[in-house]
Amino acid sequence: MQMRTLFVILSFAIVLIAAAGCDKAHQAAAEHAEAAHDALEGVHVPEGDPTVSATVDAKSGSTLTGSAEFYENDGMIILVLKVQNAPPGVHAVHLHDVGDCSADDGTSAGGHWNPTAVDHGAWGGEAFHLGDIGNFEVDETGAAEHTFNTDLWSIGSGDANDIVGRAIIIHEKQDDLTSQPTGAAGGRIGCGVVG
Ligand SMILES: [Cu+2]
Ligand SMILES: [Zn+2]
Repeated sequence: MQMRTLFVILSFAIVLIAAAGCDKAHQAAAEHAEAAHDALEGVHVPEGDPTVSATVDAKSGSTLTGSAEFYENDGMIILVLKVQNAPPGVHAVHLHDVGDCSADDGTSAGGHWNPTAVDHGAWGGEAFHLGDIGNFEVDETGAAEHTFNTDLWSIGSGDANDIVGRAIIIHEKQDDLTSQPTGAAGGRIGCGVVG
């Protein structure tokens, strides 16, 4: 082999090794930043600000506070729900039809968001409302972080599946995923307008 050919091959190898190392460093930093979310449910949460969000306020005399952030990534909508000062245990979370949290008991938000006019149910089951996010668990300290993702919603499209202008509702009890049309989840202890 000629010296010059060897030199070209060696230079190429060095560039490849450097590139691989750089990529690894980037990956490690990104993984670290998102470790909290990824560790929870394996959902990839994009970096940066959410596309839309909702501040969740206490309803029906609860002390709950929280936030719902909605990210758009590659046709998927990712929800990151965080609550504090909530009653420990399993609670239902839904998107309701009307982005109005003015009532003390949250009833101003209307019923479950159901643009396809089907029965209430478990997400991914035979029938379910587009607002039927499901249940999540609050720990003994009153906190929860819950992620959810779907390609059935859109943000700001103006289409029937647009979540902007809906309300996110946290319930007193868990959704039994069968009772019509609400899942028998009880009162509304948190409400936030998506926008
Ligand atoms: Cu609900
Ligand atoms: Zn429903």
